[in-house]
Amino acid sequence: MMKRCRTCQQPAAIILPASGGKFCAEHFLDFFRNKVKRTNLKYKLINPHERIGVALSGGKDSAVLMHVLDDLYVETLDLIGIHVNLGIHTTSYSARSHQLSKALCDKLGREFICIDLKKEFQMSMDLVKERENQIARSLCGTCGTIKRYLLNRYALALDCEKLATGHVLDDEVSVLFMNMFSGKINQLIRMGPCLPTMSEHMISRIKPLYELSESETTSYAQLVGLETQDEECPYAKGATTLKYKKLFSEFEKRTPGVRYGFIHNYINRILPALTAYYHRPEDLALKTCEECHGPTTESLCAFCTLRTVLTKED
Ligand code: Q46
Ligand code: ZN
Ligand code: ZN
Repeated sequence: MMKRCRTCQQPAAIILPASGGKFCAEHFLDFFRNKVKRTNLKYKLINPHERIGVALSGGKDSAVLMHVLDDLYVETLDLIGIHVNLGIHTTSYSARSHQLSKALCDKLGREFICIDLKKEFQMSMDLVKERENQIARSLCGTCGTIKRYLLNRYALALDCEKLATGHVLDDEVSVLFMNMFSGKINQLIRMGPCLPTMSEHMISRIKPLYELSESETTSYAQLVGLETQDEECPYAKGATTLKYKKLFSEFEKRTPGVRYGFIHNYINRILPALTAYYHRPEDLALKTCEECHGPTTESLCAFCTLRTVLTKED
């Protein structure tokens, strides 16, 4: 029997795996936009007339984030795309990511800024790969540190009130599980759709796609015709989060809705209990990095520590 859109009864183009909801293209886009709006209202992520930095990687999720925020808040939000060129030149990955991020902002008429890791800091992910054995972290863990640091620093310098990232349900679930698995209480306390600022050197971070899945962002990107990165990052292989993502997508196939339930229960039940039990202001008190004056828990921040390793002569 032909599947029909639940709103207009036209033939369905999209069937949501978790809820079984069926939509034609037009009503799927309505569903998607409404979900972003509801997430923003529920978690108070965005206020009218804010200037918001949108972290753009060139990939699908961040492009969808920029597109949907532009569409929903065309008159009321000042959006600026911020892209970090990670210096991955063993393939065309970084060049293409940069080009796609810029093209999207140009098309939407939004401001765009690129932070070039190599030109501005004499660092690159290719160099991290070369010196992998001197850095006691995974490639993706190191890359995450670099991106968090630079996005925070530049979004503040660009007078943004908030930084929006394209994390989706699949990312949140895998990171949440990974942090639980390795007992990282400090990271667990700081999870959720918004991470308020804790110092004047730290921007508030928000995740407007928090309750949408990767398959939903894929459908959105296809329906609105977004061109996004199709090349895989050469350093992604073996990343732990990818393993957990795969595990949970298998789980989701057998038990539709399990990922949303996991996140929902964590945010509403476990996180408040964990915060009440573990929250000690002295644990969250931040120092100032001796090198860059950014926020840190040690005398040097993680970025400056890494930079010392990467820029020292052999
Ligand atoms: S760019 Fe960086 Fe990703 Fe490449 S090294 Fe890993 S984290 S996979 S989004
Ligand atoms: Zn319809
Ligand atoms: Zn520093």
